[in-house]
Amino acid sequence: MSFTPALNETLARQAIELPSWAFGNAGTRFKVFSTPGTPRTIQEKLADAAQVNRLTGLAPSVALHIPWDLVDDYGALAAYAQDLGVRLGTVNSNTFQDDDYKLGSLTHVDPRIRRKAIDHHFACIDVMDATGSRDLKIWLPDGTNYPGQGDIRGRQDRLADSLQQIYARLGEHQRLVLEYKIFEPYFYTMDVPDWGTSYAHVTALGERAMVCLDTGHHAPSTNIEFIVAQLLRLGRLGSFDFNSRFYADDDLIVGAADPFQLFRIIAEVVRGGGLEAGSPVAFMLDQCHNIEDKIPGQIRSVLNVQEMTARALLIDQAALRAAQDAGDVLGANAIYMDAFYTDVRPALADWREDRGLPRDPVAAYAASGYAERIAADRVGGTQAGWGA
Ligand code: LRH
Ligand code: MN
Ligand code: MN
Repeated sequence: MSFTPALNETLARQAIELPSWAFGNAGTRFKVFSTPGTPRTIQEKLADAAQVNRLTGLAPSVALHIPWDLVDDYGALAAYAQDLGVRLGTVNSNTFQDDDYKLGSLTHVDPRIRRKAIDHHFACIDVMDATGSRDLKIWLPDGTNYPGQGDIRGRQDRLADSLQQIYARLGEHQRLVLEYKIFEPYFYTMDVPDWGTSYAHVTALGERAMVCLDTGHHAPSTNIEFIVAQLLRLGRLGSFDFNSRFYADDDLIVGAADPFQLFRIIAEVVRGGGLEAGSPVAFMLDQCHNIEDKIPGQIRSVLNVQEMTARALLIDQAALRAAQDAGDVLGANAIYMDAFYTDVRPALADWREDRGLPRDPVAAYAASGYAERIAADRVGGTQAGWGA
């Protein structure tokens, strides 16, 4: 099979942002394994991310996490990234590794701590101003562990006020994306546990506030594609954090656990116009590679997103609509499944070859000698982030 020119064009537009932290050592609360060649600095993380982009043509930007990726001069860092052929993207705040935030950050009852958390977001906006980043992504660890521990309602009110202050500080081309998560690090309530809570807050803020959907942040068996359809319908799907999970927030390689779910999600993105030119939907990865090598892990992930995108674009929309309208239950399902079962890998290899990219980016990486080079060069030092 081969792709139509329109499909080729949509694929050419696809950009998937990589998280700087995917290149650092990660693990579970039991053990963080280290990999030879792990980046010691944000500059080295950017160099690794640039390899993924060079071999796939899919990953032109890198998300930062503050303070993991702290530097003195973000303008210089942006120029450094540009020299490597990538750009600095979303800026992620971090209020989950500071003792002050044990009982909350943007929701805290103590005005001093809440001020400190708001000021941290102001500092993130300063970074965005220097890097030219569009999006401030807020994922809050805030929540409670025991019934009665905190006033659920009061926490929402303080959160709304904090978000208002942060939103007011954004430039006119900048956006706030609010990520939700059902549980963890707290186990009774989270202050932004679901898309409805995120939606309620972002709509109160204004047009440039959107929801971020992390595919690992729902209860098992949640119909995520339904949420995608609804948020697109409401015009508030700002971004994805893609990863896959078998149990909780596993942060595994995208499409590894359930490729069909990834297909269904992207099919709704296509249906809702999320892949059209000028779409507000940003595709990002949010992953941790605990045991596998990080660079090939990221390559595999972006390729999996691309593969499911190509399959979703193969759905015969006109035939599907006709079958749906005619009440042809099995016929409609068969049209949908035909696209899912189509093996697009050879056509994607051709697509890459046409663009001067390797037909098999994973094999090209293995043959490039890059892994051996960084293992020899990057000795000593400590890394920031999960493994720190
Ligand atoms: C929280 C989360 C959020 C963080 C990232 C490191 O679980 O998904 O996006 O910023 O992990
Ligand atoms: Mn996330
Ligand atoms: Mn997560």
